[in-house]
Amino acid sequence: MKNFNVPKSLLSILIAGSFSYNTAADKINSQKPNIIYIMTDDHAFQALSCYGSDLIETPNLDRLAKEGMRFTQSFVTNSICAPSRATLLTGKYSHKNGVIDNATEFDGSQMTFPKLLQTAGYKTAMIGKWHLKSHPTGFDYWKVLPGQGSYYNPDFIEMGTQKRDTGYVTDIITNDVINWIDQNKHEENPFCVIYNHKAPHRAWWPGPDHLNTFDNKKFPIPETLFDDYSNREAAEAALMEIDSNMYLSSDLKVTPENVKKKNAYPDNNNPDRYQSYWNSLERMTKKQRIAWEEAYKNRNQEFLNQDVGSKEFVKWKYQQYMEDYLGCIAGVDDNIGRLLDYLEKNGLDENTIVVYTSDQGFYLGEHGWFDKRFMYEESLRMPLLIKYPKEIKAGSVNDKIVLNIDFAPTFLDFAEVEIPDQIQGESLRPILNGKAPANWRDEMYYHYYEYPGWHGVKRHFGIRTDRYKLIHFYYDIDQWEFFDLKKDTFELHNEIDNAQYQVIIKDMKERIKDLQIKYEDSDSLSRNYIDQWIKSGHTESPF
Ligand code: SGN
Ligand code: CA
Repeated sequence: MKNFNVPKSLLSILIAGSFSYNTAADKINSQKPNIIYIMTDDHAFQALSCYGSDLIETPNLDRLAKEGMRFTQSFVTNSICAPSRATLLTGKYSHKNGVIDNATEFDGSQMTFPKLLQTAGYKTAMIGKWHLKSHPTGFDYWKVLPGQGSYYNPDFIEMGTQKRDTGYVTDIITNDVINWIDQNKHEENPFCVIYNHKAPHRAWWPGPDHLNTFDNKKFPIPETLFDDYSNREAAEAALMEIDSNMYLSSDLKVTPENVKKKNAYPDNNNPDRYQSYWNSLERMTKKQRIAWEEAYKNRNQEFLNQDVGSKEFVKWKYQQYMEDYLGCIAGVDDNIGRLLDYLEKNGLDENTIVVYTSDQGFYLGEHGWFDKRFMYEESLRMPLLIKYPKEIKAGSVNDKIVLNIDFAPTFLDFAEVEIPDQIQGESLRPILNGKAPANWRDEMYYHYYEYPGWHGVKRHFGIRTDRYKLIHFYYDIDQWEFFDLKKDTFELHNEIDNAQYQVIIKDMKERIKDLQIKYEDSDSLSRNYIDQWIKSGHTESPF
């Protein structure tokens, strides 16, 4: 009994202490899920084994699909980097958040989901590629790459201060994410971290672990590698061909000396590319550089035996492109495995939502291309995997049309934060719970603006349903394209004048107008932007 002889004053301190430690709000917060949003840069759905890839095995990304939900129709609303990121943060189309292209600075004073989560008691962090020009807002911690960032020994801006880290970018970003989670996992508050990779962005420089991973693999040649672009003027005008726009030096790592020996295009017309190759190499430590040069010796030998300008040469370029691009993805896959292991070992896997996606899709030789931007399938579709054992059935696959405007409302919904009216997307939570609303959207609206600009992809907007796609290219062109995706999966046959489709086309033109009203967009908005630019005395392109 004497153990109970505790002074009254101390008892009341203990009781008060335990109450203040366990307030109702803290209890609710500790039950709210943590959120890890992983976004790579330019990762095509064609390059994940859980999407049936014949190019690569991605065992760790596949783990997310096995333990969560895989989406087959996840689309970006403007297929380019900065706009995709601004849409993620705001849940709004580009014309509403202001970032219509890579040249525009994000206005960080606007509403974003990380700010709303922060207000609701979440600890928030932004680590990796940011690309929105202004400094991040709404994060307790941020460490981002300046601009596009570098693959080897990259510079970072950490809470406003720039410094260089040694190592490979994918490994460094993952280390930083794991360290930040480790420091915040015991907090009363749930956490939300945006974990954005640079990989596998051009110029596809693989890390030290994957310099030779794909050397002996022969990749299947895409059926449309030699597309003739018939009836598709905008496709014909684009400058993103493996043949004539992919550089041998900066993109494919043939030394400038060797390129010069064969006077090979396109590098011979653009010596800046040699400099950009040297710049990347010069960032390396001696050890990294020795390993790099050793790894690319064979390719350089092979190059010297090529018949530059032949069809066979285009196929050879494609093989080298795939080796490097997939080498970057193998590094991403390893690192995501590391993060998933960390979460399991620390008991964080049950109460954490893990999302994997890319800022848009990418061409892996389809239509003869690399890059993105077009509303065609390869760049419109994003891989999307979401795992959250408490609410998502393992191994499920969903074919609803979901968009990148849906991420912000989804996270707010899971955090039980009210979704502001200005958000244009819908929460995916019911779909993830297996209870998709009967009236879920059956069409999507798209709008791309960055023209004149890199790769010469003309401005366009359009609509896609389960089966059909209608696109309008405008600005210095006025052309409509219509595809029946069921009959023409590769989008090679523009059926805009086919009598058989006229009723559907007319209906879809109406539906585009309805969508423009719904999202408060129109093509004249972007024309005004250019007009104002020119009126204010500029003569050059704003991009
Ligand atoms: C760079 C690339 C382009 C790419 C843009 C935008 N050229 O300019 O190929 O389209 O980035 O990419 S490079 O030779 O400098 O790599 S985005 O992902 O940021 O939108
Ligand atoms: Ca991108």
